[in-house]
Amino acid sequence: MSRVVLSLGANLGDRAGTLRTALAALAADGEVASSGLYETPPWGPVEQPPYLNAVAVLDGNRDAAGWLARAHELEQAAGRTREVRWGARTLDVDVVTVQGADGRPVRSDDPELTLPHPRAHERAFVLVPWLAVDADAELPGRGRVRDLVAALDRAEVDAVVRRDER
Ligand code: PH2
Ligand code: MG
Ligand code: MG
Repeated sequence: MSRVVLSLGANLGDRAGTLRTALAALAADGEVASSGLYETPPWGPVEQPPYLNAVAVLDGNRDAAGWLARAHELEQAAGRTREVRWGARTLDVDVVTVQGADGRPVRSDDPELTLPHPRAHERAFVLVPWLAVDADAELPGRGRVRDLVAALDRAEVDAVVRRDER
């Protein structure tokens, strides 16, 4: 048994529909909690449309590689092709952190799956939805998510806006 935190993002096509489909599939996998959808400005060097982002926390009988495989399955189901790094995509599912049955965080230097996620601590589009589903969340090696959010640029945090459910 392990617990995983997944970050989902979409900025092409029917973003909300894609995320809802993926979140529904994950709910069947053993969801503990999932955030609503958040409108977020595109982060990074590539010019691209705004994202919708969400975070899901799940328990399941997978190891870290198994969660990554699940993430890729969901991306493929959303019609994703592998394209430019940090570029636009129909669905991106990233593994943020995995906690093993012993309660310890999985650490990995594998470039295909670095854990905990090496950039999550500075991304409001990951931290804000995560904090919304788990007020006591901790990013191993980086500290409490609420403190990480507090340390971010205020404008970046305010730009992550919960989208009404419809
Ligand atoms: N994902 C990226 C690059 N930039 N920006 C936002 N707002 N949300 C994302 O999920 C995102 C991004 C590459 O994975
Ligand atoms: Mg990503
Ligand atoms: Mg990814």
